[in-house]
Amino acid sequence: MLLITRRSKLLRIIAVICIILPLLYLLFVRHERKRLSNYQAAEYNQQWVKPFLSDGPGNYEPQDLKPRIGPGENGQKHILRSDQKNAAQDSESEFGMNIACSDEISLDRSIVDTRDPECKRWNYPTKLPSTSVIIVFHNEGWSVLLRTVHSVLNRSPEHSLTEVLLVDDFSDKPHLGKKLEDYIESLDSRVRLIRNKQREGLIRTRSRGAQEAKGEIIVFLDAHCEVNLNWLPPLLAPIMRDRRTMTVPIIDGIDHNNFEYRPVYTYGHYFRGIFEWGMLYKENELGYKELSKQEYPTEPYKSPTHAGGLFAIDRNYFLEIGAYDPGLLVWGGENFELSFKIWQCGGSIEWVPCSRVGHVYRGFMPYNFGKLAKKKKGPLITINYKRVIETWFDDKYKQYFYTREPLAQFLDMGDISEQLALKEKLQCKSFDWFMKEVAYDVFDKFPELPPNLHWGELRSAANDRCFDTSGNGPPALMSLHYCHGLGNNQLIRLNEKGQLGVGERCIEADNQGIKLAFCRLGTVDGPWDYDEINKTLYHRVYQKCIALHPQTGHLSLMPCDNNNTYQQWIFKQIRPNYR
Ligand code: LR7
Ligand code: MN
Repeated sequence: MLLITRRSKLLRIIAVICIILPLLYLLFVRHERKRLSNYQAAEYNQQWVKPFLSDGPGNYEPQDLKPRIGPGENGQKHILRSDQKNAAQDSESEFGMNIACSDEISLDRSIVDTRDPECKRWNYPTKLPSTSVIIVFHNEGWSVLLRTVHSVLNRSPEHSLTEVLLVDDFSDKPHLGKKLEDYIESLDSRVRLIRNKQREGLIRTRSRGAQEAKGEIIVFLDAHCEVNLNWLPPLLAPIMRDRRTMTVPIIDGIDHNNFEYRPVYTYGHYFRGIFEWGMLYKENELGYKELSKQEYPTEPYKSPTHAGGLFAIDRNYFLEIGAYDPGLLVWGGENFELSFKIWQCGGSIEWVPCSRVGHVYRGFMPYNFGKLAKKKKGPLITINYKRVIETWFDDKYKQYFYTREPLAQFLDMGDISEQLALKEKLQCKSFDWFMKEVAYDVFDKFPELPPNLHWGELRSAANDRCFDTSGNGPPALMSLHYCHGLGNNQLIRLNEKGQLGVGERCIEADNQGIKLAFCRLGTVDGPWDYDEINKTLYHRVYQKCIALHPQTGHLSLMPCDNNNTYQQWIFKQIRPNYR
């Protein structure tokens, strides 16, 4: 008897295990599948109503804005007195911008409305999703950081702005310590501050911000921005329509010296983000193909890439696609990583003409890359680019990057297997698809690069010195310096089509001499022939050779003379010691 009950108990347990566990497992799998294929509508999608134009002001247009008077008001420039020059210069060198000037301007200042007047007549969904505005910062000036926060609080719909999340990337300036905490405490309960325990760089810090954010939508801003009137609803509407859309405001400029707020683009002209093959960010004016899709010129339009700093995205979507590659360090390339990932894996990027945000373009970068950079061998930004192109480019396109940036082949980019696995899991399309369907206008400006015939230092047989840009921008005369191998000032490339390049620039000739010039857009051709035997660099149009002046050291074109060592140039590949 006892045995039977015991046995039946055992059977029951086994039965329970056999039925419940697989059931639980099935439920879990279904849930997981649903979560992963969670590209279906988000909650807020039900609130979606297509934006429409009305005759009068749209539903989020601010009413009765009171004129304000004071320094920098209405986005005007503010000029300091001459006895403040030192303070201005000190802050320029500490922050890359004139904080002394900014400090005299109200945190609530008014700015110019840079929008097309048509923007004032758009109506957006009445109920907007909850939004976290995330601002990451490292050692920013007090008044620029807080003016960013104030502008967001002042110019965002109350019901939609859940929080302004400040993420401190291990700043060490006293004003960003307790003083900041106290200020935030007294400001608005929606402003929240979290801090990194070590320097992470802006890329990882943004990913952390996304993790910690409470809103359905996250909007990233640099810590020196001012949002313009009615900036938020136009960014949210396209995401409400399709949660795999990332939206980007049109960026206005704030002068780093006098804080004048002004548009970057000529009125009525719209641009979109592209790139060149060395992975520098570029823009291209909107062409007929995109314009023809618009019913109104103020409607959002598709863009292959974005500058990086300012954008809105569904938080869950951002996390589902892996946020930023955590292997990208500190600064650079993350804008492309996110752009390629979004487009190739089923999403899209839209730039929004009616959303404008001002950004202070700094005079220079005032911070270093910290300990993270010291662990890496070689230039960090190029390492980031290499990770991105090795993950997202097809082989054919990878070659263009290595042609334009030959030293990148020697860099250690770390392990990208997780990124490749993610690409597999999300069933992302090829880069070729992206280039043909989305970034089709890149080739108009930056055609496919033919291979280099030669690259490396270009040394004179006469005095053993090397071609050098001296760090100048074009137009500038090229000169010769001690050959030092390192850096890009002496890295010269000659491609199969006769173009001589240094970085993104070209070497050309006119009657003043041999010059660093802007490469002509839309062509990879050049006038140069290298004679491997006589070591001369021949200009096909002028039919002359590059010559070094024995006395002045000046570089110019001279009638060719094969026996003249002052016309002999030797290419030598540079092998950096990165490992
Ligand atoms: O280690 C760091 N940790 C940080 O938190 C370094 C920086 N930061 C913060 C910094 O305080 C700032 O708030 O990160 C933000 C961006 O740094 P910036 O302002 O020095 O960058 P940037 O404006 O020079 O550079 C652009 O490219 C970067 C590439 O990684 C980022 O994507 C920036 O956000 C981006 N800025 C813009 O896109 C604004 C428009 C400019 C253009 C075109
Ligand atoms: Mn910035």
